[in-house]
Amino acid sequence: MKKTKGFNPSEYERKWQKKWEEDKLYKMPDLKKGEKKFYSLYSFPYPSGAGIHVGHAEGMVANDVAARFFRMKGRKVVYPMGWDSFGLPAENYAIKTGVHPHDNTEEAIATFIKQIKALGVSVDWKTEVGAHRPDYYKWTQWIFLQLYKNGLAYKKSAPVNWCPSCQTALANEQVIEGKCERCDTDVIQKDMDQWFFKITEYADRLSKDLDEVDWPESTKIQQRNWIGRSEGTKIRFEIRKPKAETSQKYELMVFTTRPDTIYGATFMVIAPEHDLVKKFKKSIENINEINEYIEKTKKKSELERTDLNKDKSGIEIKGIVAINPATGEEIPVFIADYVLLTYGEGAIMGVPAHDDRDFDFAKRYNIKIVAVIDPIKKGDLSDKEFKEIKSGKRVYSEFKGKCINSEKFDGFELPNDKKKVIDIIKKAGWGKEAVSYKFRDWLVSRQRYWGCPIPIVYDPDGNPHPVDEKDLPIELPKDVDFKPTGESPLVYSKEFHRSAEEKYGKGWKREVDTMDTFVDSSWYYFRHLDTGNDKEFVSSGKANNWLPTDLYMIGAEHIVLHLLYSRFFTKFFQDQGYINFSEPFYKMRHMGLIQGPDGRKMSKRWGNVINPIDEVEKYGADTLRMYEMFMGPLSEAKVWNDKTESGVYRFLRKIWKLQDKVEEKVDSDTQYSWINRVIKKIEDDVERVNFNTSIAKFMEFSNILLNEKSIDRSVWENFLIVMASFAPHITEELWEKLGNDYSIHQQPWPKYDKKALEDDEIEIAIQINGKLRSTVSVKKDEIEEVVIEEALKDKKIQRYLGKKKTYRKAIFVPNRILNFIPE
Ligand code: ANZ
Repeated sequence: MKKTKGFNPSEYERKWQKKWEEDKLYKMPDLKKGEKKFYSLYSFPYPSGAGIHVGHAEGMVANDVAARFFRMKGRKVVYPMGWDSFGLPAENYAIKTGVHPHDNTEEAIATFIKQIKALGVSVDWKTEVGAHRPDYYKWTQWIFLQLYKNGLAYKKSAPVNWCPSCQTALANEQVIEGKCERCDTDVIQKDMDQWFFKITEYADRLSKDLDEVDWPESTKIQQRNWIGRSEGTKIRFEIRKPKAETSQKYELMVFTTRPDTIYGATFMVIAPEHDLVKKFKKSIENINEINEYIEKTKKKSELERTDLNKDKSGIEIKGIVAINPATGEEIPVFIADYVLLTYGEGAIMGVPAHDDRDFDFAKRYNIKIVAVIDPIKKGDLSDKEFKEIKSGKRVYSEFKGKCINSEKFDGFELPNDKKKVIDIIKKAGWGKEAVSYKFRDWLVSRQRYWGCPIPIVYDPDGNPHPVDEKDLPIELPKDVDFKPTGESPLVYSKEFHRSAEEKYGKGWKREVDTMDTFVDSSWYYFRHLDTGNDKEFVSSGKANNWLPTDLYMIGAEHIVLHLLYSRFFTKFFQDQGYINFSEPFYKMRHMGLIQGPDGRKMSKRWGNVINPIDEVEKYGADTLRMYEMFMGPLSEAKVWNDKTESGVYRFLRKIWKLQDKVEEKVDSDTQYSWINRVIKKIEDDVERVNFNTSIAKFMEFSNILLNEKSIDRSVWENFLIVMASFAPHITEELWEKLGNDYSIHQQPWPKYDKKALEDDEIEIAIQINGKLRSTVSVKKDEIEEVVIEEALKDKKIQRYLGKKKTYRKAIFVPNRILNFIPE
């Protein structure tokens, strides 16, 4: 056994990184069906010119800890890496500097690779893919063609969100509070011919299958809200000219989630784009005024239109009326921009007594208000409020109470009698149940250069045709200008058009829009598994054996879009018979934002940016890795703290020196019971992706060892092994100094001795509102997060907290009590 000398990580870190790479220690193994595997995936980084940031390091190291742990556990592991390398920043940089996006992208990737390697992560670089490389985007184009052939890619003229500054259309998701996600300019609406993917066809499955995956609950909720599944009823209203004896029949459909209020529907509103106006052009007396309003609406963004706080403007359509099917009464029809064409039926029945927006609208336009739901119980209401509701002077929007003034529904109690309401509506022929979704089809065309060309050609009459699969990839030409003109830069490429005319004949043109980069990033996790395959985007065998991913680390900002699109593609591939699973990412966790030492978001403006590579140079990669894992729970926002970081460095130096106390055989109950506890703790932590508490445990144990006269060799070896996933370099170096065979990273995970842990389990009382309702048994000193997780699994507790398992607050007394305060 060699004695350690001075602690100097730079002496051995690079050395080991090189050796591991040469020895292909992290090569993606062959995987047979049914073998235990672990697919560790870090979300497709955009290779920015600035190099990696501390957030990249956080996620990549978390993926690495899990990958290394499961390798030792005997699973077959793959940890790939690739680049989301098409996109606006490289193009904007090209506009500024004239450097071709291809060149600055490859340069940025080279830097990324060098920096990621310096973190000592166990990536297999053979899996590397880059969205901008033809051998990758060939398959992006191929996927487009498959969607096209199956009627899931289509072109239509549509009002799109247009950023006047980036000069491009934006997906709804890229518009944040009415502004462009990238440059903060106000987004306007503009009609354009655009390509769409019909993701709405998968709405139901995208919504339901969320039950199958292990994701943070808040992410699932956001995803569900985005899809916006809403169960309701479609109701038919007849439109007539007022007081007409006979009429031409026209039925106006509405979507409502409150069919129980139909007797209180005293007006109707259609979206400005609704075709009713065209149908009744001749009967409408104030058509000019209506047309003016329609024009004005075009200038407004959806957000402005649906802002709850703004005045609800609208105009009555004079010359026509609607018939409420329940009351038989004639009611006025309005046009108003708060109703959107794209949701439900693009028209609503207005029930002012029970809907806030309708109430405001009715007040403004002097419309009759009829209360049809009696709250019955006063609850939190004052006497005055209670009276006002009953007389229709105050809105009551809760779905709770008794139906009144409602003939066929009178006396029904809500929500219990909901079904009776719908049965009557169906029987009477007024309408039927329906489901609506908030989200729309995915707009994928971009008027940009640095993206994947859309594999479509147009004949001289302008009709689109898919290109032949054997002609893929349609390469992105190099002869273009990057000036934003509002038209796609590819319009100006001579080579692009010449190649189309040569192939198809005079007058044929290529599609000049490129694809949204979200298309590139929706399928990369397939390609990692089979980068050399030039026959298929991935072999079915590889995809079925390796996927879904077992740990996906991704920033919380990608929750909605990227995940939704990837899930859509996966379901499509399943339907096409390429794969046999329907969800791409089984377990997913987010890395929380790391803020600068001053508590602000890291930014050049504040001069508080920590560059992870500087830290590696200062302290070594192991310190950076361990520090970032130690900062706090992965998913939470954390403030960078230099003192804690240097504390982690000192901890590693202590470990380095401790090895000198190792002796062949030391009989110590303390060491024995401790190492077993540590092994079990790390196992539990890695399963739950709770790395910060693992490191706390290592530190505790090192303090115990510091007080021991000598350390037992086998205890010490196990300690190094369990720490190896977190600090792969120092553990490898010490392992070698012990005289052991290379490599520590190929050692099996040690088994812990259950007997040594027996006094470690304790019972914790679980209370609801301070009353004892159950107990759970957990490890001594278990953290709050884990105790909550265990308690929520308890059937009795679930009964008290309801299906959603929500609560307002949890009060935790370590080793004793967890008290939930329900909502
Ligand atoms: C009558 C009613 C009475 C409504 C009442 C609510 C309360 P969610 O839950 O989001 O699905 N609505 C329907 N289509 C609309 C559109 N195109 N633009 C704007 N609003 C629309 O909301 C469904 C409710 O949103 C529907 O139920 C409808 O108003 C409105 F006491 O119908 B309700």
